[in-house]
Amino acid sequence: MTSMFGEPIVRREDPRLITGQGRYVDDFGRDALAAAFVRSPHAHARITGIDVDDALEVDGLVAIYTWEDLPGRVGEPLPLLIPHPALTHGRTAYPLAREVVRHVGEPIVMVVARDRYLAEDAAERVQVTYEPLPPVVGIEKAADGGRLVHEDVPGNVGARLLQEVGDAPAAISAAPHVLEFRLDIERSASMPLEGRGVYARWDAGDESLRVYSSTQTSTSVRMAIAAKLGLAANKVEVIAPDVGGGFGVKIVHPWPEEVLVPWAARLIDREVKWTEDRREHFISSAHERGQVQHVRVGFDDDGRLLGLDVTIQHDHGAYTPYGIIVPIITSTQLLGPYKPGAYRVEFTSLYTNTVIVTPYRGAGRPQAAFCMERTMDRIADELGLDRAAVREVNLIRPEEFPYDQGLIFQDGRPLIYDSGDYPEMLRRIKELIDWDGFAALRADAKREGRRLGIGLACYVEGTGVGPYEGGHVEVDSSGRVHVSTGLTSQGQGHQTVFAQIAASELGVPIEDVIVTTGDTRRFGYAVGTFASRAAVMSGNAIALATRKVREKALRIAGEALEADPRDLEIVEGVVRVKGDATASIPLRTVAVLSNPLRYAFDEAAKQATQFVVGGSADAPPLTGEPGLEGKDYYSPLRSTFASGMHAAIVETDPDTAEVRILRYAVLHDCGRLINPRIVEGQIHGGVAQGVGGALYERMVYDTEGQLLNASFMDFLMPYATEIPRIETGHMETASPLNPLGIKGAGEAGVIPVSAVIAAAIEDAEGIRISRMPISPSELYHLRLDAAAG
Ligand code: MCN
Repeated sequence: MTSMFGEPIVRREDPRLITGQGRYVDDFGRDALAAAFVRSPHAHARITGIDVDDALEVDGLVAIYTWEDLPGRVGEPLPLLIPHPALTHGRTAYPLAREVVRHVGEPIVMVVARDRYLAEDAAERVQVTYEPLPPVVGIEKAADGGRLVHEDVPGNVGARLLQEVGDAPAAISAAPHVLEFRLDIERSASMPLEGRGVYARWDAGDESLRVYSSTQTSTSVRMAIAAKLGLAANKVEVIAPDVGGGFGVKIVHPWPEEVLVPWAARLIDREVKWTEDRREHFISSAHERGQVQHVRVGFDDDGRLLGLDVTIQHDHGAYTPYGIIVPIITSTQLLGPYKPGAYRVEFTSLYTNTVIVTPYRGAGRPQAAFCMERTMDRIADELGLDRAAVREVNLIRPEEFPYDQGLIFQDGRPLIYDSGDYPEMLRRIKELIDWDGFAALRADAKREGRRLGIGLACYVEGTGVGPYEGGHVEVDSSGRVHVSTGLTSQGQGHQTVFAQIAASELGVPIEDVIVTTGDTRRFGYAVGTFASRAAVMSGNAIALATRKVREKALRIAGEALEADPRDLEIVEGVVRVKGDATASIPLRTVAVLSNPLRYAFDEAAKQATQFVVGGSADAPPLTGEPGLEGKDYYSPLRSTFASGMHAAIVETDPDTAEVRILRYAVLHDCGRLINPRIVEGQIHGGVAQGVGGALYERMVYDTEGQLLNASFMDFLMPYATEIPRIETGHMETASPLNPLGIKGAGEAGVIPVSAVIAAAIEDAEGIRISRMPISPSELYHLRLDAAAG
């Protein structure tokens, strides 16, 4: 049997999902009561009164709650996850607003009714009176500090963090060439097709709670609910069933609704469910990306970096439930595959009266790549050098690994790249896009009156962040292999890849492997799915657990076959003596033998079911543990660093300023590939989101803090028609840090896209692109500005 590891097999979950057999939170609790929320229509206001009398008249209303009704910990502000010493003024929201609202969409009143219609009707009848306060909208308004989002946060500054390697200002002053410029990246959001949702069922007899949540972190949601509601953790079960995308927004835990729905379910002893609608998702979940970056760079005649000084202003929205992880990632991952000479980076994280900002696929790295790669292009432009050549001279060489960038990473540990081959990657991406042949292509197009441009961008991405993840593997008496891990799945194909790992490690057909994720009943200790960590973390944990099972299977089979376990192998689910086809025993029989209390039918032996009570001749005393199962955890020393380079050719319309992507090429290195097809799918999805961020998607706030495009009619997500065919090449530089040699892949596709497309547009138009996204009307106006000189 060939190993399943590395095979491009099709995703096993898809037949179920594409034939409507998936089960999402809203598919559970059909008869549950429905919750709806009254949310703030103001970006910033003091609540002067809440009158629920009219709402109480609605037939079918069951309960209505304001902050005043929330007892003890339930009413306390939500937790601040990942605190950091630089976050001197971290602030989180109350689950229902108390006195002040700080963004449109903040929940104020929770209504529970017989169904969603009635709940919405009752919510509409709640009269909240407000005293509007001046809103702070946009980074510049926040930075001027004239208006405050939180009265006790001077200058709206939540955090300020400086990291330095060498003396960048001095290196820049001494450099033969210096450039200085500003870059703007607008706010966007991840927009999973399934919004958030939570359904809770209280069992009064057992005093336990079962919660279904569309979450990326079921075990953490469980801990949070247990703590808030004063329950023992083992009295709370949290299940993430099928989740229709997360992309980061479902990491935050607990969301207010994740506390309030279970709390209400227990209080009124009825099942309660809340399903987010799209407008709620726009105004009450999370956004990301918004940053302003000021760059000063010094370099030599070859374009070699001598000093880089970057100042970042990060828009954090109204609260910081997820700490300052996003700007930390931007500032520490900005250097990509390059050696910067001296480096100074400082970010300021600012509060605004807008929706909170938490990681969205790429998590600060698209901004980082935009900064670094625009810088590379500017240097090339300034010196009249080839853009790829400027990158080449700055790359870290393969012999320099492990390479310490001298910075402290998001996990508080030194940022050390473990492995990679960036020069080879640059060579191959140039080949893939035919970088050197582009001039001729452009010239041909020009003769037809067409404008083409080419762009290139690189990135390095820390993946597989700790602290741990676990795996449990059990072979049952039918020979099926049950694999479980505590982290959740939102569409990454974990049912397939984890089965590939277990099948390869154990030597069984993949059809025999069943994978469970995100169910605290099956696996209670886990961190969650984010930061491209599942493959590295759970993948390795499952491999380690499977190795334990394999070892045990060989031991038991060795006893049964009277052979040395070292002489045995497992092939297609059968343990056999190497080189002796006659001496074998199926794994399912080994599973039966692993339990002295046997109750099974052994197909192979055509042996009748036997039930041994009190021991018998063929039931030896138990040595070790019964059952053919194993559990293990994987905890990394530090993150492993994936890398990639993208290149694109675009065409800009001379009349309409529309941008068309003619070719898009990706070269990607995530260490050993478990499943190349799945990795390519992940890259395609990431590139699609990147194209959205480069050309279409932005959150448009007016000066009053109203989100003007809070619907899919106005927020332009690309369709398949806007996404080019993506040509993908792989490199497999194994990570030396983990047993399987893998690095993460889930976010990579999105990271350099804005930088690549900006570069290609700039190349086509000869006009500086310093802002993302760029719409046809913006490009048109840039043309007018350029023409006016
Ligand atoms: N993989 C592989 N070989 C490798 C590395 C990864 O075959 N060397 C496979 C993995 O086994 C997994 C997939 O690629 O099936 C992604 O793996 P990984 O990089 O570990 O990422 P995670 O599984 O931890 O997923 C999280 C990541 C993130 S952070 C976001 S955001 C994101 C993403 O995945 N959200 C997604 N991809 C998504 N895809 C879908 N469909 N929906 C989301 O919400």
